[in-house]
Amino acid sequence: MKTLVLALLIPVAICAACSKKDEPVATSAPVTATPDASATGNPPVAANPPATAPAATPAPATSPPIGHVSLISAAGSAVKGELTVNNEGDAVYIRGEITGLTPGKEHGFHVHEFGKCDLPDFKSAGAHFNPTKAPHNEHLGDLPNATADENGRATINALAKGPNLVDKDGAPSAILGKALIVHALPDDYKTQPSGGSGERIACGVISK
Ligand SMILES: [Cu+2]
Repeated sequence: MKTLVLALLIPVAICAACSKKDEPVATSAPVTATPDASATGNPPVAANPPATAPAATPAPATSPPIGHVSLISAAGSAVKGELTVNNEGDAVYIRGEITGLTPGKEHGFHVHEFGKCDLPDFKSAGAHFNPTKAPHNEHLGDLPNATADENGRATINALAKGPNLVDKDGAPSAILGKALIVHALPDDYKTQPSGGSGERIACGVISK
């Protein structure tokens, strides 16, 4: 009788074990960035800068970064970020993440002329990078506002007015050594000379 019970139990035990295998684990599906239809691989030429906000161009990186930026916080700010700078053809892309922003708000975001991020207020970074002496919104350092999500995080994928940030000899060094600045308020793309974007809340030098 014992043998019979055992003989019945063994297959039951095996079946119980096998039914547990490979339970599908709920994982979030990888987010696949769908390239914008306008992303043709040929970066837009900024010969005639638009009168509106510079467009964020979600193009994937096709080459290793030429520069990196670690944003540090101004006094009283918790804004930080890590970004890369890529030179692709004539274009310069700035990509990465900024955290600690005001949730749901836009923040002015520019390349400034001096790579000096001195606390407490980053005035040391000077004005917008503007070697052509253009009005604001056509500064070479003008970038789209950084838009924070509900957690105060912004994903940056910006096309700088790239052809002009690349040295005439083709070296991409024109943007190196400058500073990236995040402001407390949105850039209105109108107010001269800085877009009315208020205090500088984070700063980082674009370094190799
Ligand atoms: Cu600025």
